[in-house]
Amino acid sequence: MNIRKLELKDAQLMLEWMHDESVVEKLHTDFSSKTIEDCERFIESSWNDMNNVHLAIASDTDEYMGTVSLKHIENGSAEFAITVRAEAMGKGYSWFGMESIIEKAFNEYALEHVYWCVSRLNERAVRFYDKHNFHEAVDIPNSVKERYADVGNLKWYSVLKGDDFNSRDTVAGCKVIRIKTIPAVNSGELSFFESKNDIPFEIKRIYYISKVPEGVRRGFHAHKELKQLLFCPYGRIQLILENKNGREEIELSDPSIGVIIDQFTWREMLWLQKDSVLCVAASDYYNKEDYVRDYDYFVKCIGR
Ligand code: T46
Repeated sequence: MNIRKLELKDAQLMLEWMHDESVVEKLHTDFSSKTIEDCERFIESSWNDMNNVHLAIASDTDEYMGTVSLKHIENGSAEFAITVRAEAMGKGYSWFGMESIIEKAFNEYALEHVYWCVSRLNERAVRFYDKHNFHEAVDIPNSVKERYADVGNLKWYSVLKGDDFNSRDTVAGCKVIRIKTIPAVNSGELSFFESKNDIPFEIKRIYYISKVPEGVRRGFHAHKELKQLLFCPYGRIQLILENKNGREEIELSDPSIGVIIDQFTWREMLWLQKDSVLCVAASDYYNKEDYVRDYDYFVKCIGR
């Protein structure tokens, strides 16, 4: 997946979500009367707009999955907005789009502050922002709040340049750990963990996955008994986990971050960058009988 300039070919799928009640029911704006011409005009005007950035979130096959925006760019601040098609929900597109545009806001557009609001009745959105550790903002300027003067019951969020907005404690209830890491002056850092001392099981096997082209997905299975610590010592890999706690994703791009999967969990790994390496410390020897590769059976097992 990637974020890119909006293109005229995106208009049809943009119109699709605008008329999809399941997507728009809790949004502030009424899109019901929008036409394909409106979408095309919006896309064309996005190409030369200095105060607003609107980009497409696109799939690996370059299909439009939603729009992510930085609006009202002024005085080092911008308002974040995102809408994804129903088709894209629960597949990591929202988080990918959000994380990518916030990084762009701070690194490419040199902004200091990104804020947004959502109706408290939009439970899906509130859960999404809370789950990703964004905190409620109480210091939104009145000039910004005035834009929503006629909308009640809003929850405001904001993120400042330098905030560790990507830090998480869990992903689908699986623990995200900081692997002990010792930096050395001008010569990198060394990370380590010890069986049973730093991770909650004895390590019987280590394996790693390398030389994977960008955009390739692996995994698509759960383990019945096996416990594992997954980490990415080089590159960027999206890890998507699903279990009785729901379906969540996390980007592994920091050698000192690991995820412990010690419950019945479906996993998928998406290589966001060529040659990224996924390392795994496992609690047992390889046993093909421990794999559940049938997703329908997995879903039945977790009772969803
Ligand atoms: C997991 C994710 C994160 C072995 O013979 N020994 C081993 O220790 C492993 C891990 C695999 N294999 C064989 C089994 C297959 O013939 O290697 C082949 C590729 O394995 P698989 O298709 O399962 O690879 P991934 O990337 O889908 O999944 C792997 C692990 O298998 C799995 O336990 O949790 O990485």
